[in-house]
Amino acid sequence: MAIQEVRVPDIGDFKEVEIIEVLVKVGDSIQAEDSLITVESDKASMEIPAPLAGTIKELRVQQGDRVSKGSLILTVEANAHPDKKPPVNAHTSPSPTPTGTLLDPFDLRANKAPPTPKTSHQAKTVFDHDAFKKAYATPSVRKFARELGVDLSRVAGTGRKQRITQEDVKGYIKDVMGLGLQAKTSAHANSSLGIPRMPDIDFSQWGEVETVRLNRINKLTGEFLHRNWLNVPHVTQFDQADITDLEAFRQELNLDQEKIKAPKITPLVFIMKAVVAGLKAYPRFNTSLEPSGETLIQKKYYHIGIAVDTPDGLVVPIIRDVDKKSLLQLTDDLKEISAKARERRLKPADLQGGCFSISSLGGIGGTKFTPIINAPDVAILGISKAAMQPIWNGQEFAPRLMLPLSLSYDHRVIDGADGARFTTFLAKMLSDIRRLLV
Ligand code: CAO
Repeated sequence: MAIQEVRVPDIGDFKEVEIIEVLVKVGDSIQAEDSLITVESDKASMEIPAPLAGTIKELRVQQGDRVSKGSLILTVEANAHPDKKPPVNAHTSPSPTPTGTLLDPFDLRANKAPPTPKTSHQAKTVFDHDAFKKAYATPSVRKFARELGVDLSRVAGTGRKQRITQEDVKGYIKDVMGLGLQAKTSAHANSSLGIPRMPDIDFSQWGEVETVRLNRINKLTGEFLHRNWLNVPHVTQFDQADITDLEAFRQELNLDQEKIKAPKITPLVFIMKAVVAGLKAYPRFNTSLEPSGETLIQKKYYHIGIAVDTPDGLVVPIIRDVDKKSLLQLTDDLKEISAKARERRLKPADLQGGCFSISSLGGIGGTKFTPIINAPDVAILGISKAAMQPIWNGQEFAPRLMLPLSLSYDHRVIDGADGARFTTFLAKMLSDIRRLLV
């Protein structure tokens, strides 16, 4: 049987686009037009379909690879009676299907309008066709949703960049059936979870205004934070750590750093070390709750996300193996990832695989805040600016440098008592950093 090579077809101006999903594996039997891979550029994503029916012999790409027109995707042993004739040319190039956009969801209006769904569930649900078109999902997921009469605008995406996956659609159906939300959504015709939509307001009626489009990072971050805020029951525990001695030690270290023109050590690297000690002492903080809500994944590694403020918006790159690194190594890593973030050089891998995040506003100011959990983490630590305070030492008030801690945790996973134990533990570690050595 003839082995055919399947290559990336003409995908317009897109070059070196990333493969975000490989939808088939070796041995799969495929039909012509079945989706093989999904590629994504800054602006759009598209699925590359099979040009012929057959059996996949070899996969020549994997998720994360970058491809351009002509790149070899896989080889297929054509069926004896293919349902679509392969071209005479051994190199086969299918036509890609756009699946969505990352920059402007309104571009999706170009996609075909979904046919009117006919299922009984759909008959009872108010279907928002415009929002369905704008939802971020591949054609196969759209088809699946349409078949089941699920309005994609109501489904929260858990895939990469909040893409809606088939599992999300299934999960949504389970939720609707389990929680009886169907009745609520049909009654209100509102946004997901039945929350009333914000009204469209013409502010120009009250004075001069300017319309500013959100950039890609703002939009992605906004959706991600909104998803986490709605899905995770947050509690924030406040505390403060006496870092007077830590600060004296840091100043000493920085004199040496200055001599060798090395980067300044900030309180954040000590905090990262204290957090890892906390994760070891309270492993529940180093877990993720599976979407089913029935299982916890206990992580045995210590990768910490650091919120970095960039001119384009907030990003949270990960510093890996914090438990194995010295304060000086962490200082270098912190400098490197924050520079990469601000110069837009972060790769997807730099943003994945974290266990726990730290959001430090200590260099700016403020006394406390309630950070939003970077799910699937179950907790995040917010740091505000340390300030001198009179602290009672048993005999008198003494001036001490106090660091405010704001720990938000997922109350499904962590009890209030453990939340308070964790911040008390952090405060103890930071107040006497010799303990970090133990
Ligand atoms: N209290 C007092 N001073 C602090 C401090 C604290 N908690 N944290 C940092 N500082 C000081 C530093 O020591 C440094 O001063 P010196 O130069 O005199 O030593 C100065 O503030 C600036 O620090 P920095 O912010 O540049 O460095 P950092 O290591 O503390 O933080 C980074 C690095 C990348 C986390 C930070 O630059 C940043 O982007 N923070 C914003 C994060 C954010 O936006 N969070 C909100 C997300 S929404 O939940």
